[in-house]
Amino acid sequence: MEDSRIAMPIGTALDRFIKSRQTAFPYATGELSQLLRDIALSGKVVNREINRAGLINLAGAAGTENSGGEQQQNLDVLANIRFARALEKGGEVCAIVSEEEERVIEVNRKAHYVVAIDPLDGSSNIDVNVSIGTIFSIYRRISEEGKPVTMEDALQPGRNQVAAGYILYGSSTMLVFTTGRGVNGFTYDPSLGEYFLSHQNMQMPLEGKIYSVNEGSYHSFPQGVKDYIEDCREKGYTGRYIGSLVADFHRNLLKGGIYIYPSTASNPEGKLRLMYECNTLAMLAEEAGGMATDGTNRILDIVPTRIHQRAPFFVGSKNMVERAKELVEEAKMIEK
Ligand code: AHM
Ligand code: MG
Repeated sequence: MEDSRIAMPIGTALDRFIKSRQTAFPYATGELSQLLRDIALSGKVVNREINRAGLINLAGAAGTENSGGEQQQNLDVLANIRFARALEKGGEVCAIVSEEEERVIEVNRKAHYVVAIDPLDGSSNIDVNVSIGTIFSIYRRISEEGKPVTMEDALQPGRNQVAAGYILYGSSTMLVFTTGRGVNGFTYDPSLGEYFLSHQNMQMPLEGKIYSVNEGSYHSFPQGVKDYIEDCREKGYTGRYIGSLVADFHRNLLKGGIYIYPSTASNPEGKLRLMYECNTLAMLAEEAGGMATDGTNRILDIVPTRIHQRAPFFVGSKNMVERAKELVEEAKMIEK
């Protein structure tokens, strides 16, 4: 088998990259390659809608609520339709779990893959031209093909992911993904309509100086999180919080840093969703040498019991996440 960590040259087109790695993918039948292509293509379509949103009256609230009772934006709804349609047509997916849909969507019973997706994350930033993202996780189904999908297929722990990634719609649009053999980033060239390899085998610095947390909620954070923030302040670290998970994570992946969304008074289980926010970024972080925890457990080991389950989330540079975990655990001991 080809050593899939051998770097492809910068500038390699996404399609070519996927093809060259195909033999190293789990099961290597070409289905996962096709699925990644479908996601990348939908990302181009969504990218186009985002860029034109202000012009064609797409910005703003849709007047409906998502699975978590949060206001849906027009672009949330549109992105959900675009990705779902592409995954349905592509034929490689047996079930979709989407932030925008209350239930598991059954697609092609004969297919082998389950996709968990947040079609457009960072809703509060859509209307103000700030970076937003698509987050996706891919699992191999557990039940037999041809049979109806089961909840066991949907509710798999993050360690079972066969691929995970995001599309960042930022100052440039990027697709960053892993199939369990390193993390690679592709920048979209809109003039050619193609993604090209721009970031090879990405590594998260072990230590960083950036902490990303919504400090407006400081007073309702657990004591250990307050202690960690204090620690960062004393060390003179930089606070950077966009409020778009993908953008905050991406910056920390490149520069070194930690992103925290802990439990708060209004969100006792945290705000972020385990299946299509935390697990995805946890796999990418670990593949890049970083770490992800809920403060006690490794994110990838949590077995979900509900598809829209939330989890407190600490992700980023290994040393920083370890320190945060240490202080959270210490504070819990003192409280006991
Ligand atoms: P969303 O899925 O409704 O967009 O919520 C997720 C977003 C993350 O992108 C971001 O990190 C976080 O919520 C920001 O939340 P807050 O405004 O509470 O800081
Ligand atoms: Mg989200």
